[in-house]
Amino acid sequence: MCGGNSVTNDQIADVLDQVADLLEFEGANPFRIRAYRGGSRVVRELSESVASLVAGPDRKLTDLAGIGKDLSEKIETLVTTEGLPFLDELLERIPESVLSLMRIPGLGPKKAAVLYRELEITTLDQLRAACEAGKVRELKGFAAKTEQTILAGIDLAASAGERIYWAEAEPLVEALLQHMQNAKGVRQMEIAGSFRRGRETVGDLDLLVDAEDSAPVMDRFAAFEGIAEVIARGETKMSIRLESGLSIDLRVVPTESFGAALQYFTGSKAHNVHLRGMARKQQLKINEYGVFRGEEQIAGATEEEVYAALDLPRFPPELREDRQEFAWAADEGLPELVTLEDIRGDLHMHTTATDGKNSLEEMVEAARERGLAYIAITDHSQRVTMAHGLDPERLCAQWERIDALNADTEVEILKGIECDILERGGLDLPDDVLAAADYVVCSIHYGQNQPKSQITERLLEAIEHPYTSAIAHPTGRLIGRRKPYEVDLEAVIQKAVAEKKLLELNANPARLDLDDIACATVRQSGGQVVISTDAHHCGGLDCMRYGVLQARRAGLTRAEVANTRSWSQMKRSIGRRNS
Ligand code: DGT
Ligand code: CA
Ligand code: CA
Ligand code: ZN
Repeated sequence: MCGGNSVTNDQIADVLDQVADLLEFEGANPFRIRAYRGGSRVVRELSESVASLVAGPDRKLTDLAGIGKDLSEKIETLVTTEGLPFLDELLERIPESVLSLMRIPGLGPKKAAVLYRELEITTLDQLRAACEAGKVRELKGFAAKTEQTILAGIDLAASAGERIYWAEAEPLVEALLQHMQNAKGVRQMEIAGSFRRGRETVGDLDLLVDAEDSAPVMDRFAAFEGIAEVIARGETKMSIRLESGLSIDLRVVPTESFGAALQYFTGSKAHNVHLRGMARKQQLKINEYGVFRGEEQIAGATEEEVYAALDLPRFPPELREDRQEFAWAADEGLPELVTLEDIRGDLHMHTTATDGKNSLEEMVEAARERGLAYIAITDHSQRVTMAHGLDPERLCAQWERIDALNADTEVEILKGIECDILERGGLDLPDDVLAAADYVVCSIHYGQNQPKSQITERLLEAIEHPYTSAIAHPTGRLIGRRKPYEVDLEAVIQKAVAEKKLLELNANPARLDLDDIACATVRQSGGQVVISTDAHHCGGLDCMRYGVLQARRAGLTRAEVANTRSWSQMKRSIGRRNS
């Protein structure tokens, strides 16, 4: 296995992005800048590890589309030396504080360079002062309006967070659609953008309305609850910002362009760029108004007809990231994505025995209400002292109650445990106890700062353990709050496939762990995930749909999601030794 502390794809991509920003700040050749940005994207979305690709004998980096000679040399240096002298040189020439300027929306490296050269601005505070003094508008390429944009950008940057979880956006979207329903002359309406694609976080919302007259639609939009300001209002476009900091873009479009606009504003940008390229090859033009042959519009009213005009299927929005969808369409066809209705059981949840808020009986009833055929009760094990984790005695007492409950309930209740993987390695409960469980999900809560090799080893060992069924939240990340621990995920996935153990797709919106890219790797490796809610109260069981959404983004079908099967089928597919 390719162990060691090798550089991850994300780390490589971050370095390439940084180089691109710095080159742009220095006014380098635009082609060179674009090459770095393109390369970063390729690396970030690759499902295999670039480090092991470099280390292996069979293939070269330049085999990857979008990686040229210069870039491949830089990446090799990065992988083999874990540093990049070229980046260090750039950083030496550019003051640290300037980097934060570049990240302000509406600024970017090029404008940051002008501010730095002309006004010697290096901090956000200096920038705010210069804007307020009206000095910025006097610079070439800046206007009074740019000053306003920058000031708003500084505020926004300060209000932090920035992206919100998909699950946080969901109720807002419902309220917005409800509110807009009553606007005069609305014929159709959709939320496009990252929300429609089901991304784990959402930067802003993009609302599309089909209406004859835009004015009443915009007036209604301006009356949405919680608006802090109207950022801009034009003929057909309008943007607002909510008090929470989130902004919403509105477009009003005619019926004959609604499908084209929906396609365009759903994105992703990368998917659209690819699509435009394909259109060009067929002598067609595609934009947010329609598909055109010369002057003639040949499609635009629906998404189906837009894609059909290019001889393509209507891609489910979750797949529109320019990853594999076009290859699938050209080749074996799109996968039939898993749906919420396919899910039959939930195999990770807590009760008041540890840190859950509802009793065993209440969780069972909640599962019954949601139509689940089986659930596993997986409270924490003893090591998790903060959650009052179960020792063998308390666990056995819980299992006796489960046996009694199982006698007269529709939902099959499995005797499970979320067993901690100890800091020194090994599981938190003795083998004879684990042997008596129906389902054992192992997880790391302690020692998350250990070196990569140690964490990986702990996980591999846990996967090999004969009584393990699954690994919970395999990377430990909390979106926007805690980075994943250092782990050789590829090795973990390969081991899980070899041992026929499940890897969890934890459906909690703050976790969604494994992420979409890792889930796609599981699929390609011939493995299975189990989508679980990790519910800590009855309502937590409703998180299943967020996990399903993430699985769909990974292109997973029923076949790769273990809990789409009955428990007896599922049990047989897991390589767990039965007692
Ligand atoms: P977000 O808001 O950061 O979570 O992500 P999106 O994907 O919603 O991005 P957003 O709101 O900037 O734009 C919505 C969609 O509009 C985007 O997914 C694709 C399309 N779009 C926006 N700008 C461009 C562009 O410059 N070129 C192309 N081809 N499409 C664009
Ligand atoms: Ca958006
Ligand atoms: Ca937007
Ligand atoms: Zn848990």
